[in-house]
Amino acid sequence: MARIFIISNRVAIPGASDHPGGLEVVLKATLRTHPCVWLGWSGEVSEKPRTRTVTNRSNSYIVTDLKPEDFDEYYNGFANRVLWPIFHYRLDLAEFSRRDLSGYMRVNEHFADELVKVLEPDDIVWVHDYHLIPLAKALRARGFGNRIGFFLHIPLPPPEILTAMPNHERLIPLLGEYDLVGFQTDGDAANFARYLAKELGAPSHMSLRLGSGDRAMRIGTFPVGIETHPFTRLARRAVKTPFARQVIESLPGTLIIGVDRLDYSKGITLKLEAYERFLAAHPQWHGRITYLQITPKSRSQIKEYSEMETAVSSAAGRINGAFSEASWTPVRYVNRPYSRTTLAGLYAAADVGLVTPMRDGMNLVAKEYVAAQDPENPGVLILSRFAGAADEFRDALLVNPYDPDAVAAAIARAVAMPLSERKARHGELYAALLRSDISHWGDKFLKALEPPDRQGGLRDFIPPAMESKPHPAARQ
Ligand code: GDG
Repeated sequence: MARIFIISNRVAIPGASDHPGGLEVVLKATLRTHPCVWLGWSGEVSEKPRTRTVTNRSNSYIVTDLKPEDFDEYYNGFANRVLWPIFHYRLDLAEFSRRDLSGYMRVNEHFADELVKVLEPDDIVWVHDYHLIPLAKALRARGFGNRIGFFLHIPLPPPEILTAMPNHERLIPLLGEYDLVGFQTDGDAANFARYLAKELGAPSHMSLRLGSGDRAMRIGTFPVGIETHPFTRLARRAVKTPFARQVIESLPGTLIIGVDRLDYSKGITLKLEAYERFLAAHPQWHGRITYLQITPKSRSQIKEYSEMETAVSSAAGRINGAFSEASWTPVRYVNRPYSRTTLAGLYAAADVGLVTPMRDGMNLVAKEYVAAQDPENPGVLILSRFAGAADEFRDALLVNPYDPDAVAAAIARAVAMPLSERKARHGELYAALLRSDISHWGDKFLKALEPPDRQGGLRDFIPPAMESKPHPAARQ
């Protein structure tokens, strides 16, 4: 029987320490309903890399180590210093080096070598995220002919930004080697179609399939969700645990919660500035409100991240310095991870979820916050219009995170919102959550990845430019 292979940079092996991050959360949920083999980096760096397999229930995990230069060039280098900032619209933070690009290509070749040792011809391969764009090409070069899908968890910027990436013409067209390329939002998918149109001369019509020879590539939108009902049940239980109770009792009055990996895309310092402006404009709330910001560290070896750590803690210190009383601390900034259960309990206890990334593929925290609310007395979600989740969550208080005064005004509106409006908004948000529940997500993607004759209704379109050289504009 055909097996499903999931490939991503990191693999969350059951029982190993938890790495908070949206991709792991999504893939762990997907594996609960789809038995898979999950292959990726072990998280170990070694001069003598090893590859090993762990089996757990109906899933297998194959993890491989990285050499120190691969870790520097592929992970810390090209993936985190070029693709991550540029895909989040931050050309100003990108640091390109040709050596890093070759390290990135080399690790993709290594993953392909490990994969072909175990792949059977009728297996299906589903590749995740920006670390592994060239993987389909590397697998095709090794003779693998079956279906390969790709899903991008982060945004894809418009071609006007993407084409500023040195060597984009070597990298982005490699997505054409996949049978299906999936995005979080229609906007991301449209950006990709526009890139193909501008750079490769393909028609910018997303409902058509693009491809060459006997293969064709499709583009689709598959917004990720969460395990809605299980998370709601977890939150009900979690809010009663002794630890959650102790935290909640130590935070009197109205509670605002923010949960973000320490990453510049999450807009944490701007969010603190917005809260500061709210406090300055609304002295009646002094002593009656707390903003709890939970921010586990991530990627601390990269300069921008360690600088941001300093910027966030000094913003929190500045606000506490300016507004605190002996009996009141307006910001509680916590720089470490909590268990999923504790997080669920804290979401449930919070009156406002403040989720204001400057750019985000989807943002699961927004979805978890909504799932955790008591429908009879729900809190209010304030959400950046630049999170993918904003497409589905039209009933959140949508804000522009670059405008701290507007975010401050949304905080004032949220804390004063009448129960009837909170319930009406929450009802719509919860219905949206169920529509994109993660239990359907894997099925939808894998169905779309099936060969065209089993999907029906799709017209083939074979643009000649997919096989030919890049469009002349690409070389200017
Ligand atoms: C990428 C994309 C896309 C956070 N702190 C703790 C903790 N978390 C969990 C949250 C949530 C996850 O991590 C974060 O997910 P997000 O979606 O918010 O963000 P990214 O990590 O940037 O995820 C994103 C996602 O992939 C999925 O496609 O939505 O746009 O950037 O589940 O709860 N978990 C625990 N302790 C913490 O302290 N246990």
